[in-house]
Amino acid sequence: MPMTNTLELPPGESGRTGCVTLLGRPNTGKSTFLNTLLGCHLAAVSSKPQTTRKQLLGIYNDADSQILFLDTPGVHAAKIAIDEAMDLAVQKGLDEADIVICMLDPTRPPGDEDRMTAELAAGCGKPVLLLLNKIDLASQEQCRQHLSFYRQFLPDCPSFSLVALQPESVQQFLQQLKALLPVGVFLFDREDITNVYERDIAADLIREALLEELQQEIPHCIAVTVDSWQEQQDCLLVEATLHLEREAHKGIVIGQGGRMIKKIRQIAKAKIGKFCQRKTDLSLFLKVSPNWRKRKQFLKDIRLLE
Ligand SMILES: Nc1nc2c(ncn2[C@@H]2O[C@H](COP(=O)(O)OP(=O)(O)OP(=O)(O)O)[C@@H](O)[C@H]2O)c(=O)[nH]1
Ligand SMILES: [Mg+2]
Repeated sequence: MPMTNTLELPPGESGRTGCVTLLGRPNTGKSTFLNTLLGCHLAAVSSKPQTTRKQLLGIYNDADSQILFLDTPGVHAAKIAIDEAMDLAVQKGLDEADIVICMLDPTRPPGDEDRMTAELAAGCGKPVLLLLNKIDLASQEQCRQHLSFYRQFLPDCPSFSLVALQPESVQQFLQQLKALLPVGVFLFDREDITNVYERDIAADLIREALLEELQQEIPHCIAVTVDSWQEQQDCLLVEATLHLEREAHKGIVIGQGGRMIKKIRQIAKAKIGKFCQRKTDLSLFLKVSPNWRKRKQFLKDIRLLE
């Protein structure tokens, strides 16, 4: 990223800028933070871990800054091909970062995933900020315990705290973050909020609906692809496939008398319509793609792996 003196730069197209990567174990609130700061539901969020599967760029613009935030999958132990793909997305996010925000969730005691996160942050060679999230839920003792755990690996990093669900709290932190960024030329138009296609955001919003409605591991066993995206005069027509790992999952996803799939379709349709600000119709198809999470070629086909 080119960094120069503001005096030589065109007004309105330069200011505080840089790439800030969001790192953390699953469920710490990275995607929530991204959505709140953009004022738009760009990233899928859920109460279940491993919601984010790939890197997502969110571009924050204001009068004197353009900050490129990279949301990444939660750091967790790699077991199968999809975990490795998520690991690679985290590593790529760290490689691209000017600053790394290491997001902490003090509501659960620090564990192996925190150790892995802290080691990754400590080894990445980039400036790291520790950001305690969910302080609306955590006690002071929980916050202290969490910070001292991370400080074993990152003794000198500045620390901040916020409530990622609250816009004022996120804004306060942003002002402090901006002061740490260099001055440079903006790389994106001021109106851009991401470089990701709407249809890819839509696929993740369908996944978000699956995570909300289906129990336990089932949503983690489903991949979503958007196969058709047609802009009609008065309506956006979207067709998507839910790739299930096993035949046995079909009944669960369809539900009694088709009630579950109907509900998922309604919820996902509303989410896509809201994001795209257009009347939307959504068709969902089910397909069994056996053990897709273990198959690298399938992960490449659906662009979870490069
Ligand atoms: N009370 C409270 N809940 C929060 C806060 N931030 C996030 N959450 C909740 O925490 C859960 C996880 O949020 P996500 O944003 O999906 O977490 P993530 O770090 O992106 O998770 P992965 O994508 O799995 O790595 C959701 O239920 C959010 O609503 C917060 O500041 N306060
Ligand atoms: Mg996420």
